[in-house]
This record gives sequence, structure tokens and C-alpha cells, in this order.
Amino acid sequence: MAEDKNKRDSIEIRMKGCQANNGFVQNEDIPEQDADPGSPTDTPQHRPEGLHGALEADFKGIQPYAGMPKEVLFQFSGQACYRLPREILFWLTVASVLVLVGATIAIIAISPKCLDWWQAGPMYRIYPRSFKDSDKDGNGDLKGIQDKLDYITTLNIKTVWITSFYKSSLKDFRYGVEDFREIDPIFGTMKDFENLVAAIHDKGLKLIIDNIPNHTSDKHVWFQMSRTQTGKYTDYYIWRDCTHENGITIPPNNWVSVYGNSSWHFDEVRNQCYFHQFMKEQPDLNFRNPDVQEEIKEIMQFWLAKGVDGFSFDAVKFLLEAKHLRDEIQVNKTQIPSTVTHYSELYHDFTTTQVGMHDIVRSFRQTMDQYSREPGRYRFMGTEANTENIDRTMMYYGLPFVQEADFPFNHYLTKLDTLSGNSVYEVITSWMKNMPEGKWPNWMIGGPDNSRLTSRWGNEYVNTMHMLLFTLPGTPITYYGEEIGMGNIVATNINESYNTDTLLSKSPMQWDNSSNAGFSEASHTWLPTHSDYHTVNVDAQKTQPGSALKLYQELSLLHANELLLSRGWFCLLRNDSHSVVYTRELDGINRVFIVVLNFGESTLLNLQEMISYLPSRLRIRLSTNSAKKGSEVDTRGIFLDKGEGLILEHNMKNLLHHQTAFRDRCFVSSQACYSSVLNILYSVC
Ligand SMILES: [Ca+2]
Ligand SMILES: [Ca+2]
Repeated sequence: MAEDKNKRDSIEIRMKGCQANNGFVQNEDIPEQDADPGSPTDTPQHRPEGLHGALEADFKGIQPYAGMPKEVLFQFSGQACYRLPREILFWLTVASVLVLVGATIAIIAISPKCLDWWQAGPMYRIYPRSFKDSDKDGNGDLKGIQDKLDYITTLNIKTVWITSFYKSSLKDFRYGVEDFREIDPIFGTMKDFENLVAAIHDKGLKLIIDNIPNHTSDKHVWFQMSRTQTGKYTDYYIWRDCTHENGITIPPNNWVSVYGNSSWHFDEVRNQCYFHQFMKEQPDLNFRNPDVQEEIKEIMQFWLAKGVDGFSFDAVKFLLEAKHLRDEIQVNKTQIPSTVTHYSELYHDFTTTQVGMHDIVRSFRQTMDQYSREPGRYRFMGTEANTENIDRTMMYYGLPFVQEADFPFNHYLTKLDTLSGNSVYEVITSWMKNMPEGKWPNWMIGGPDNSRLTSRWGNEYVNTMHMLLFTLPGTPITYYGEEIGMGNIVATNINESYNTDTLLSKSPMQWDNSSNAGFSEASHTWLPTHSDYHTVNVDAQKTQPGSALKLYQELSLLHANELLLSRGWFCLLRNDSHSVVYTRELDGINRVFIVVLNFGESTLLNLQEMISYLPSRLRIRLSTNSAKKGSEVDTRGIFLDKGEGLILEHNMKNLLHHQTAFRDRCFVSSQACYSSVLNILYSVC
């Protein structure tokens, strides 16, 4: 019986299979089945054997239809002509889903991120005691900064960086802090600070402040309790026994401080020596003590909770010292050891960049990350690595999957011994070649510890240095007053006992030609104003065509508006003792900037020797000589004055970074999203 059933089924399948379904046609094809579908005699299983031949003939041409019994449908579904398309469709669907998921992941993975606020615009570094005095005491203060925020916005600045304003009575410019949670009264109150943060954010600006973790003032309550060995504070600093011979203290080793002489100082209260990397009034904290690390973390949280958008971590390479306390090696082996008193006379292998230091910096990062999770509230972290070699500086960027600083501050342009196209080229390529992939560069041309730009290189080079600053890839950082070309002061007759060499670039900001350059209405300011303030001031330059300030504003505006400058490739074309020439270009934009900067004497350049297919004339987009803006140059012979700089504009499809000859001379940090297939440049972020 079972054999018969199989036979019937196979016949029916043969009859009905492999024809196109015409739709709901069952009444026309097999009316007798529909008359009484429940009748057992109508089912194939109960048909008499003799009917087979007739049924075969009747069912010829029958196709699967909706409502057909499932057992029969299963018979159809097993046929190759139905099964194969079904399986093909199924696997095509699976493959499509996998391709879509893979493509989505790939696009997310390879797409450049939008620029964050610390990448999107320049930083402006303010030395608060010299920016603006609001209460006529001759010292700049926080309210004064708030009063001048409108000026800062005219510079197209994105981030305000205020250097140390913590409570400190030390003659070291606020870097020996007595209380990390207090504003020094000279700068105002905590309320003033909170108002300033609100006003800065109200203008759409961000605020970063100094963080000085390595040491405190010897007046800090922690040190006072450490020298009396009070509870947990006993080990907050680095204490060692030292001996005395003939009234002279013999320190534990030969280590010397940055400012010279032994880095150990005998404390009569505790009857031990403590260690200081800098001045003896700045004892080093013991970062091998977890309680100290926790204190610094809580201080960071204190300021982050107040709305601070980031920190510049000062002197981080000094955080740890070798536990073994062995003598450091003398640079000059023949020098009599007792005469070693200068910092430069030792190799500092045991007092800088010790194993574990980067772990501490990363722990700072982790604390900041806790405050970065809200959209739009990313907290920036910069590290001061002032005197490091380039390899060590780059380590502050962290590892591929372990982030450390967003960037270590780049001081190399401020430390140039000579200014030339070659020396500038060396600084640029050194940073760009050594910077880990995917990281973001930054450039400074001045700072509180550097001579002013005009005094270092001369007035002729101020504009071209600014043109360099704004046409390099990365974040430009400007020290207050550089934008108007302020010069060094020689401070005499000041009330406080400072080393005058450290005051050169800290003179009051020159706002206008009124008394004290508009900095203060006091009869006496803490530092004298530069004598050139009658002509070199904001008020005069803001309306003066061709002024340093005007060019600075034009450059910062160009930087803000041109994707070529903020996200484009940087390709070095040429450098010599005078000039450096490079392009800024970006896939998706058939327009390039050719930047020509002369850091030497007057010179003649032939651009066609560098790019043979350049047209004979190119338009000047910006020039350090404002009269030339918008005019054209002859690319076969561009005459450049001493310190002259040009940004030329050119329509060019054959971009240099695609050419093998420029492979080693082109760099990019974070290019904008561009689809070469669709030729779409996503330029919103
Ligand atoms: Ca004041
Ligand atoms: Ca230290």
C-alpha cells in the first residue's frame, strides 16, 4: 500500500511540476476536488487504482495554488526548480545582510572623526597677571580677562588657556602652589572664576588651565604636616636622611635642581632632606604614594566639576625619580664631582621620564575621561614636555589603544637657534614624521618662558611666522600679545625680587595708547609697559591696514573657513636657507593653496621649477604685505622681501600627495570624509 502511495505521489508531482503558476485557478482545473474537499475518496490516497491513468490526464497542467494541501505543497517544494531559486534567494539575503553590516562597520572604522573643539580652532594663552587689570591694583586679574573676551572672539580663537592662577606667594610666577583649590587673591575670587567660566562658555569658547602636579609650595599644608610627620602626610614628599660635615649638608646623591645646586634641602623641623626638582621652596610630591595620586585626582575633579574644559599638565617628565637614588652620570667625566652645580652638567636618567611616569599621566587621562562622556563636553589634555627630544615627546600621545595626552605642546618652533627655510622645514618634518598615526599636531611660536617673537627674530618675521602658524596642519597656539607683535621688556626697578630674564615676555598687554597701554588705571603696574605701546597696540592696529593684528585676524578667519587648512594634506615642495614652500590640498577640492614663506633675506623663487605644470600667473589669496592681496604673481620668478609670505591659490586636479615623488613629503592628520567613487566631500565637520 505504501509503495502504491509513493508511486501515485511521484506521478502527481511529475504531472504538476515545473510550470508557471497562473494564480487562483483551482476551480477551473480541478472542480471535482473543490466540491467536497473533506471526502476521503477525493484524496489521492483513497482513489481507486483504475483512476490513475485518468487522473494523470486530468491533472496534466495543474500547478501549485494557494490553498493546496500542505502535504502536496511539500512535494512541490522539494523539487529542484523550486528549491534552487528559494535557496539562492535565501543565501543572497544572508550575503546582502552580511555585506551591509560589514560595509557599515568599515565606513565607521575608516571615516575620519569630526574635529573636536580643541582641533577646530586656535588656542590663546594668557598670562593672567599681565592681560588686563580690572581693579586698579596694577595686576591683571580674572575679571580683566572676562572684560576682554570680545577681543578674543575677534581673533577667531576657540580655546582660552589661562596659565597658573592658584594661591601662591612664591616669587616663581604661581608655580609653587599653596592651595590647588584657591584662586590667588591677586587674581580675584572663586566667584570671579566661576563668572569667567560662564562668560567663556557663553561666547562659545572653551577654557583650559594649568595643572601643576609635580610639586607644591613649601607653605602648602601638606608640606607643613609632612615635615612634622603627621599621619598620612608623612610620606607626601620625598624625604631622605642627609649628613653634615663641618656645618655643610651632605645630600644623599649628586642630583641637581633645574635652577642649579643640589636638589636636596635640609629641613630642620624634620631633621631630614627633602627633594626638589625646581626651587627649594617647591618640594616634589612623592608620586609613589597612592594617597598623593588620589589627592591630585581629586583636585582635577574639583576643577572639572567647575566646568573647566581641559588641563595643560606642567612638568610631567619630573613626576617620578629613581628609587635607588644613584648618582647621575656627569656629562664631562673629568669634571671634579664637587663642582657639578648646573643642571646641564648631568645626564638626568634617574630624575626624568622614569618607568611608571606615563602610567600616572594615563591615570590623569582616565579621570578626565569620566567627565568627557557627555556629548560636546570632551575634556582636553595637553602635556608640557618642554625640553624633551622628539621621541620622548611623542610618547605623550600614548599608544594605539591607550590614549594619553591629546597632544604634547609643541615648543620646537620657539626653540629654533636660527631662523631659515631649512630650520623651519626641519621642525615641521620632525614633528609630522614622528607623530603617531591618527594623532593631531599643534604649533606654538611664543610662550611665557620664551623671548618675544619680535625680539627673537625681528619685526620683519612676525607676520610670516603667523602665516606659518595658521597654514600648518594642526592647532595653532598663540601667546597673548604675539598677535600685535609685542616685544621683550627689560624690567628694572620692580618691587619684587624676580630674575628679570624670566620677565621678558610677561609685560602688560598693550590695548591702546593711554597710560599703562590701557592695561591698568593704577599709578603703578607690576611690570612696566613696553615703550613702543603708543604704536604697537590693539586699538591702533585694529583699524590699520597691513597691521600684524589685521593679518592675524585674516589668517585665523581663513583657517576657520577653509577645509584645506583645517583638514588638508600638507606637502613640502622645497626648502632652502631662505624660504620654505608647501601646499595644502584635499581630495574633493580641485583647488590648492601654495604657501611661500621667506625666513631669510630677500630672494627670488621659481615655482615652475617645483611644479612644471603651474600656470605662469597665480592669484595671491593672502600676503604679509596687505597691498599685494588679490593681485597675481609670475610663478617663474617670485620676488620675496625679507620675511615676506604669500598664500597662493591655484586650481589643480593633479594633487601632490597622489604622486610618488612626494610620498615622503606629504602628511595628513585627519582629512575630511571624501568619496572618490561619488566625488562627494563631506565638509560639515
Ligand atoms: Ca587687578
Ligand atoms: Ca618629582
